[in-house]
Amino acid sequence: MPLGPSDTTPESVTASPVDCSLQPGDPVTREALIADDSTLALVSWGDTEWQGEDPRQVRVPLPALQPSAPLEVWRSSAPVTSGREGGIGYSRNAELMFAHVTVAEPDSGELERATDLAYRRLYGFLDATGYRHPLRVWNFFSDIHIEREGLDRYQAFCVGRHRALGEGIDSRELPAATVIGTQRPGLLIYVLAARAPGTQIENPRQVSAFRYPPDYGPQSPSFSRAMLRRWPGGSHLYISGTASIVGHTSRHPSDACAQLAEVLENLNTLILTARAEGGPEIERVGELSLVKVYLRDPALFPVIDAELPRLAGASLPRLFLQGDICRQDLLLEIEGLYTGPRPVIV
Ligand code: 3EB
Repeated sequence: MPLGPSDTTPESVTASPVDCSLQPGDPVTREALIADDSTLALVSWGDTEWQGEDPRQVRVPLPALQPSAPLEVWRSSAPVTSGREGGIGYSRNAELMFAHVTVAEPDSGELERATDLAYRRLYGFLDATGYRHPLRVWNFFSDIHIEREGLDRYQAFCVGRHRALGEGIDSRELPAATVIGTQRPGLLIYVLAARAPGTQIENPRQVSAFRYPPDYGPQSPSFSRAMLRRWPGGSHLYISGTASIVGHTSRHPSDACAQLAEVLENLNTLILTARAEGGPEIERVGELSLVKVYLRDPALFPVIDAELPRLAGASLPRLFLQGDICRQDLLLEIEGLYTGPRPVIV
């Protein structure tokens, strides 16, 4: 299996506490990663086989569109401690906590309450353990466009999340985030949180989501476009799910290729904005550690699978997943992260 930078860096003040990569999803690799006590988290995809036994494992109920879907692997520079507590699975090292929670939804009209509950549990756990600064949060729930009493479920989610975070939260503390609609009931949230805060990065091409006008729902979405964290070993950049939105308006409603180009423009802008604030010494999407591409319609896979490497570079590690994007007119969304230079494969 390819080695990440932490395998060759001895434990020292120059190390980054974690790196993230895509690794082959075959059972042999998976077992080896589970047996390795420096594996902080192992995220896999698909409609089968819900949660694994090991608290470091998360199963996201979205179909992968690639023939053999890789695993998202978070590797710690030191052995991790893991466990379960009050419905939360977690693992941590000295700097970072990975945690996840799944909340059943007995009634689909109760997503606001389920979200509020899940966030209070998660943030309560992070506060109690001293990892008070969520850098990156992923959220998954079903029927994202279903409406009830004038609100769709994404809007209800935003209300519940905001209520749990509290009126007093400083918008600069909001984590980078992804929200994607699944085909399976239940709300799943996983988070990477740190003991010390990161730096918010917003996109000058986009209105900050937490300042969206009320056209998109009664509660603006509580997330940052990206979070930057400087570690002794180098800067990490955690980029939110990024769509074809300029200002606060969706662009290129039924044109997936034009949406892709707009998304890449947004991602490149975020990378350059972060760099100007002490972020990673990279200039474009193709240099990220990995991207995850969410497609509303699996029929779009062949064209986006061909276009992305053409526009961003063939060596960019990428994972394609099928999922619903928050707004009906958005066909795709891309998130990315940078945790250090990719190992050179010879
Ligand atoms: C957008 O930019 C697209 O509510 O946490 C992307 C990433 C989106 C995160 C969230 C929403 C969220 O508004 C939707």
